[in-house]
Amino acid sequence: MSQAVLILIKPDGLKKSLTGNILTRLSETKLEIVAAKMVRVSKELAEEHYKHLKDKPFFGEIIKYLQGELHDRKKVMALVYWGKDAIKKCRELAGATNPEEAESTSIRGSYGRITTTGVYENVIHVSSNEPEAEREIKLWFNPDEIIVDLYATKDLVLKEITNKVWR
Ligand code: IDP
Ligand code: MG
Repeated sequence: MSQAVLILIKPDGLKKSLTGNILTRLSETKLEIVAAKMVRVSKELAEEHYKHLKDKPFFGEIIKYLQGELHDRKKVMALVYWGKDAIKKCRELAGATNPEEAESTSIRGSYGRITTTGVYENVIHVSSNEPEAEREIKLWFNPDEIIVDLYATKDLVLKEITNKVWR
């Protein structure tokens, strides 16, 4: 069954110039990229993204990590991949959460590490199941940034909203 999955190339992946390698690995899946952008991650976005982990002792550190504060790279690359068994295929390629336990040929096994403060720096995020993927994709993308219709939308007419446009 076709499904969508959110992928984030985290700040360590960008700092280590791994974007090309990671996208090449993900292309093995033959899935389609249906959205992609660079994002400057606010504290609010990071906390919402990881809200299921807010009681964990490492919560504060992973919020700083996703915001790029540990790598002096205040950005992540966000992508949506679409196709058959997208979540399973991408999570398999990513490998286990703990990069030391991840299979050595997986993305996290190849490029991840554990810092001295105990953060699992594992270079990419992959949604873990379909409800999480939907929640995360709606958090990171607006409907018009995705080239296929993934989820139901509605029209919202906004008045007196200031938008930045090219001049
Ligand atoms: P996932 O990214 O494999 O889905 P989650 O449990 O959702 O794993 O955790 C989110 C992120 O938090 C991980 O990717 C990793 O960077 C970090 N993390 C998870 N568990 C630990 C831990 O036990 N110690 C340190 N960092 C962790
Ligand atoms: Mg997760």
